[in-house]
Amino acid sequence: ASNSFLLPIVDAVPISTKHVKVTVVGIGNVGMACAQTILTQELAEEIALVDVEEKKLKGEMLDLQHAGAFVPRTKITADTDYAISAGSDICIVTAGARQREGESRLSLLERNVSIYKSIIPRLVEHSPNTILLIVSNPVDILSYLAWKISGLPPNRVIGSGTNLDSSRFRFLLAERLNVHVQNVSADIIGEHGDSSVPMWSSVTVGGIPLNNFLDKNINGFEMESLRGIHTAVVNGAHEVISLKGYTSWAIGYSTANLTRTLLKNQQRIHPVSVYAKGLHGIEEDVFLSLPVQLGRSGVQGMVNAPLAEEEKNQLKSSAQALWQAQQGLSF
Ligand code: 6V0
Repeated sequence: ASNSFLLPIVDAVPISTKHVKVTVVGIGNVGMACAQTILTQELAEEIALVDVEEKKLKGEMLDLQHAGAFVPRTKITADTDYAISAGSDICIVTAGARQREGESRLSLLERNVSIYKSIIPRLVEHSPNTILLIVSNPVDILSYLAWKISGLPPNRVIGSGTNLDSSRFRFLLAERLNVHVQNVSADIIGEHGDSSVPMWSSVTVGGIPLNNFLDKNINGFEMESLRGIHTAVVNGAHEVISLKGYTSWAIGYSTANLTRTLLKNQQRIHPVSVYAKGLHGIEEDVFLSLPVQLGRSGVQGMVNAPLAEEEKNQLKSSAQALWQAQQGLSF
């Protein structure tokens, strides 16, 4: 009609284009850091937010929408009803209960199990082809649980795992050696938490294996003090929480980093939490972080990493610790 802002083009034939959609469940500090990082990095045409807090959902949605003039064009939607998540390519789950004062880790886990039982089936119902990216803690156990509850193939359930721990590790090594963090290649695998395993045998700086520097007694490369860097990584989250009350930016960027690799089919290798039974001598039915190749269909390949004997043993202990913690969970 002549009073429309845009006039129709005669005989236009639309072509179908892919509408990339990401859902974030749980809009606390972590969920919103994930959503805003994904938004500013232009990774999706639509970001849907889901939570149980109706008012907060609307507030966060409006606040992001009001940034529309400054960010890539992205539809922002929000609802307590999972229908809003329909057709998502990736669903990121950050929902979780907060630890009550004096509450045990196991009791927190049980509460998160019941939250996951209500979330996961509804996500899969509305997005049967989705990839689930699990962030809530304990992330390895909740990834296992999400896999079990969802009925999805294991390559489409991924926990953010030690992708974040590895970034902390690289940052601290780079600080120590006064080099750019991207010159340091260093991964942490295993549990995201106390029993995580630094892969010292494959650390490189400027492309040169760490062992070469150790053999030559180069300053800054003393193994004893390097081990302290892993301890600092393990304590990293506690330190940030004790200072600002929660962690958000680093996990937000880590999640956006994984989302980019998955959605853009980059085939990049990341240490993330995956179904690990049968790999590196792990016999338990657990999820833990290993270096894997990610792409548009999720986990596309497992890196056949040659681990040092000590690393293999630590990884097995990590698997046993997770298996122990999983015992007694009802789902
Ligand atoms: P938060 O700020 O308390 O937010 C949690 C959100 O979950 C709140 O908005 C709740 O309303 C929501 N929620 C609770 N129950 C449900 C439900 N049934 N359905 C939908 N939403 C619900 O916590 P924060 O954002 O700080 O942390 C979220 C989770 O991320 C926690 O489990 C953290 O431990 C975990 N993290 C994981 C990291 C990782 O590396 N994997 C890193 C940092 C935090």
